[in-house]
Amino acid sequence: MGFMAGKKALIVGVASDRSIASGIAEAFAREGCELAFTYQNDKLKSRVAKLAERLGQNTELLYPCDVSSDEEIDAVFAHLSKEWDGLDIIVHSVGFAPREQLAGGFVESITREGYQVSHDISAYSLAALAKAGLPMMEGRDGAILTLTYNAATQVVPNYNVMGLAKASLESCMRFLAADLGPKGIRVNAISAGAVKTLAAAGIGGFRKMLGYAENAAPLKRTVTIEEIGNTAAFLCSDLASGI
Ligand code: NAD
Ligand code: 0WE
Repeated sequence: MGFMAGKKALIVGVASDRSIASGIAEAFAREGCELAFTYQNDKLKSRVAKLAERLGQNTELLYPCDVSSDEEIDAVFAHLSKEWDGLDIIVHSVGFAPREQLAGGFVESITREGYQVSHDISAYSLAALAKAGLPMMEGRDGAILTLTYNAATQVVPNYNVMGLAKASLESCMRFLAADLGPKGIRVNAISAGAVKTLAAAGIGGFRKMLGYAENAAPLKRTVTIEEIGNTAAFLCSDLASGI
């Protein structure tokens, strides 16, 4: 029996088989966790459906959710509460800034709109999901997990406004943890090193950055989505009940 047997998780942020959320879903399923998924838009629905099928999950539990829409977020939990009597885990693996924000100097690239969009999609969405999901999660010793990046606290060239959004996300994690801890819900973030996913594709100089990360890391390599998945499974399971 897996160490997540009997748990139910909602996974937000699968866009491809290389998504960090896919590695997390894979580890959760292996450990006996039941999964529901959201997808950002119709273009991505079939990919998420394929993953759910491959992992032996109920392919009915797939819901559209652009996290910039409160209506879509509310609809996810309205539908899910008809299928499940409760929810143990929410995985938030979402980040976005308009592409032009992620190139060039910070001052040169920053705009009010770029700031607003990146913070809305990458940081506020964690609070929004926690708020909307709370009624289903209460009374079950649950866990909420998000994905962050080191540029929240140290300057990384070209990451620009996403660094500010990750700093906000990390603070959001701490405020959620303080607020929901007394209700038995733990809130954590994994600060993953650079991984080649869709969100990294096409970012100028990303290959060079992977090389830099490999060289700087104690293991002399970057991590895989499978390794991030295993860390996530631990953090969202009762094995991490004190974290
Ligand atoms: P990815 O492109 O596979 O995943 C990003 C996800 O965000 C996609 O599923 C996309 O659909 C979703 N998304 C974007 N805008 C959305 C919106 N408006 N509504 C709903 N969903 C939306 O890339 P990934 O690397 O797996 O990224 C997942 C998380 O991991 C992000 O928070 C990212 O910042 C973080 N992260 C990535 C790396 C890396 O090097 N790849 C490193 C550390 C942290
Ligand atoms: O969080 C990320 C990627 C976030 C991301 C990626 C994109 C690409 C497509 C956010 N928004 C967008 N918008 C798009 O239009 N990472 C941690 C990976 C990443 O992205 C970088 C990095 C690293 C590492 C961008 C610049 C510098 C380093």
